Amino acid sequence: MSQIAEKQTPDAPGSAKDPAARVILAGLSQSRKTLPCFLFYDVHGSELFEEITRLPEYYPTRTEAAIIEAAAKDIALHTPPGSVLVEFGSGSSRKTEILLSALPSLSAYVPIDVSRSALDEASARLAVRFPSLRVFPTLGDFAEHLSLPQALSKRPRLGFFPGSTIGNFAPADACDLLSHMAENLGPSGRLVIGVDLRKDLSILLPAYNDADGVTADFNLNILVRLNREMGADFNVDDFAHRAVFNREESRIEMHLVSLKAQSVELLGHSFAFAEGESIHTENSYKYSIPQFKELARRAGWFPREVWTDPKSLFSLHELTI
Ligand code: AVJ
Repeated sequence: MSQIAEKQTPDAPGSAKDPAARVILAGLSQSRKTLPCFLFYDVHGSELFEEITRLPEYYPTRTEAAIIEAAAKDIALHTPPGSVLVEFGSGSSRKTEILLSALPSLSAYVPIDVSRSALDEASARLAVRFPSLRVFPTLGDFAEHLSLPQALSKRPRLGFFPGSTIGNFAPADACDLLSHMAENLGPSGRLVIGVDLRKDLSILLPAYNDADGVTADFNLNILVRLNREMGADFNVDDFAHRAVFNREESRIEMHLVSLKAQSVELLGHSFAFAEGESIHTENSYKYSIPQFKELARRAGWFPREVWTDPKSLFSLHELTI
């Protein structure tokens, strides 16, 4: 197993000089308070997210896994031997294993993630299951660090961006991100990307409001993290998880709602909350298949294939340059 290439230290937002700290302070200073959703993924948060992916209400993970399973052969047919697989926001790399078993002739796998623990665990597991695969775990924010190790720079690249993580970005930012990926994956680059679809609220809302409250814990864990890593004094019991669908924007929004008027200290700043005021912690945009293809085209990609499940809950797109 190879060493983790460290491009930044997202596991420890500690001081006011830290870029993460600046983003946090700026977000809490807005009239509509926000926190960046990359904060979810500390060690505990990454575990909670894994738990979410196994919830009966959370359809995306298992639906996408089944789609990848069915599409893997086709994807492999389009992939030249010696290609490098680059995964943006690799997390546990579970879904990647499905692709990896269909792609025996890869020269390397480059997982990029903000969670060191997730990268460590995934690399250790992959080393056992795919002993001849070269793995280059890369710690960092995939939106900023899209460059490859020098030794791999001449190989054809296949980007893999599953999980509908693209849904965390507003369409204009998603477009920018997709064009950056196009640049970084090079002239023969391809991208396989998972995109959650618009659907009935009776399915969508429970996926973000599960009965066991795992998503609530996942959301509230941001405050626990800020208390521990930045010396904030959030009283976590005075905030509640809320997830709603914003129809105009076609997105699920997650919020942390202040249950009373209160103020919170963080890095020498004081933030006042009215009762019912919220911190907007995440957006999860939902697309139709034509809408997403249009976005991809605007970013300079050509939609080549799209796969979905029998209930049209989720889509997997293959894009070429
Ligand atoms: C990993 C961003 C795709 O939006 O569904 C799950 C994160 N948030 N439950 C999503 C998430 C609440 C997830 N993404």
